[in-house]
Amino acid sequence: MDNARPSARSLSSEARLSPLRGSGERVLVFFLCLLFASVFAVHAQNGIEIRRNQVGSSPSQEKVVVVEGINPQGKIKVTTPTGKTLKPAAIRAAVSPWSGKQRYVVDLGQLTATGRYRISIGHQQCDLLVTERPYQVIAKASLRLFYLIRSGVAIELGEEYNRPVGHPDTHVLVHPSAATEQRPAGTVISSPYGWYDAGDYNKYVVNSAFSIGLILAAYEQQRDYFTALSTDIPESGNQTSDLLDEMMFNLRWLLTMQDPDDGGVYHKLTTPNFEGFIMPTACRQPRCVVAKSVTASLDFAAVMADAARHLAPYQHDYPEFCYQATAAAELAYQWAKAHPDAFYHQEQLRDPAISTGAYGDRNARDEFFWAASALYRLTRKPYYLDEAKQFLPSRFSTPSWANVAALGTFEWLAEGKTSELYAPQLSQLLAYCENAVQDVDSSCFQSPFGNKPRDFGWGCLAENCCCQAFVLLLADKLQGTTAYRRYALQNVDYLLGRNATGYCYVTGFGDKSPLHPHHRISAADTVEKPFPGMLVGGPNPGQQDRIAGNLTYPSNYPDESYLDATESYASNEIAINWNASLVALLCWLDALK
Ligand code: 9MR
Repeated sequence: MDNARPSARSLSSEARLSPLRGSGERVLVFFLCLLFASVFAVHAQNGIEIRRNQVGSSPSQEKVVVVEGINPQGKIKVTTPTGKTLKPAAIRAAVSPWSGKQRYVVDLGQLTATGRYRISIGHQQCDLLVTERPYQVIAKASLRLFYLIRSGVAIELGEEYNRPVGHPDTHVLVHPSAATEQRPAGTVISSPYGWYDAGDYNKYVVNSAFSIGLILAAYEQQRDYFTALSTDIPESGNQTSDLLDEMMFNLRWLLTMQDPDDGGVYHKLTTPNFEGFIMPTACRQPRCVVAKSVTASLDFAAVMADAARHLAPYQHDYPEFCYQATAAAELAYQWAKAHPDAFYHQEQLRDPAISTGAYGDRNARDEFFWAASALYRLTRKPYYLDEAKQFLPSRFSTPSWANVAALGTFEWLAEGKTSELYAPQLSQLLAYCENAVQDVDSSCFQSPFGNKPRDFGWGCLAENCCCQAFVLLLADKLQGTTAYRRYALQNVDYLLGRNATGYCYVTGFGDKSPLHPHHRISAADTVEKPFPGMLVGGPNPGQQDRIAGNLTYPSNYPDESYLDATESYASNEIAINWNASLVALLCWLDALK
């Protein structure tokens, strides 16, 4: 992707080729410099930023922009698609708690007619699109991304992103940490397909299962929408929905990650070290499965149980799967019960040592809760209900790969009012929602997300911003209300540009979106643009990549600590769990129409 950056090298060589000789040229350059200086001065003096959702809003959605660098009172103008000029409905000031920047939250009023509105303050202007289904295209792209990152198959429907088969994973070694009598170290197993996890090429059970689990939770709430959604994938012609087909592509791989002899599930399939920024076909490191873990086994059990339930009507396309997945899920749960302390300790692995993503987690209560809940729903065995009750969460928190309790909560909420866990789980969820929207009216960007330092961190745009919005939509649906939708949409506005950096954080959308995500294929292929529809991790004041990558972040403020550079894995990587939350949120919104 280097060629997408303004190249300092080419500028300096041009300068060398055109030395200034005559005095006429000098005069010309002098005037040119003056011109540039004056243009630059207007810009610097201006310093005005209008931050807004760069993708679009629906007619009923509130229309808010945030202005920085000037008090827009009396200066901001809205021109409607038919050329009328309007004044905003209200303006309030807000100061960033971190940078002290003065901002103005401008309520543009009810712009319900569709079309392109022009917002201007002096010479500074931007457009706001109002359209009936603003998230239709981006929602589909967020799901289609999973096709583009399939491993072990040629990508043939990706247009400019087509590529030959990489990582067939038919020759995968059993690492000493995973060795058993039946499968000693060095045993070769086949473990093909599945999605690449993120910017890297490894396949991790915890994160894979979580991603599918979250998407299936959304599927269960918006089944008709997802059933009709076509993403133009090789399976589009079969009788199963494209969403379930895409999940199956990863589920088939997941099945191979279970040790058939004891039911335990390998934590991940990985190379010893991360590969360089090369295409899949150029990768040469050996691939291996490592230690079985309690968290991987439980996440596997949960997602297999869910998948067995949802795929039951589609056995024609996937014969045997439901039966296989049910047996695999129960076996994995038994293994976890017998090995409750089998946490993944990457630092203990030798021959070879492993340095790739750990997905380490030293608490499996939430995984037990999700798995037991999912298995109860599939099998109706009272044992799993008792198990779920033993691992009830004490409060609701948004779902993440490390804390999957919310996925258990979603199971009971989908199960319905007749289940005894429905009411207590709903009240936890509602308490969370009430709290989440508390600060919106004094916030800098008129959104529930982004007002506390802990909102920001590795993967925050997914785990905190998208998942929070998803939960708000769910709360509405369960209660038959629409009150929380407004807040969910505010997080979408934040994600798509109304924020402290002015980035629309989904690749390929908006007028300022990441061009250099930490994503190996996007960086190594010959296409200048990154894959479309990828959500980046986002502002992360932890800056864990700063020293190793020798990076200079533009800011240390929590909400501005973001760097659109390939090297920035802590703020600019992409990942399946993050895109899963984008799918869950945007598809839901598109389903509401
Ligand atoms: O999403 C993960 C984040 O919560 C952790 O803080 C981080 C460091 O352990 O790892 C993230 O997951 C990465 C994984 O380990 C390897 N593939 C890329 C993932 C996204 O950065």
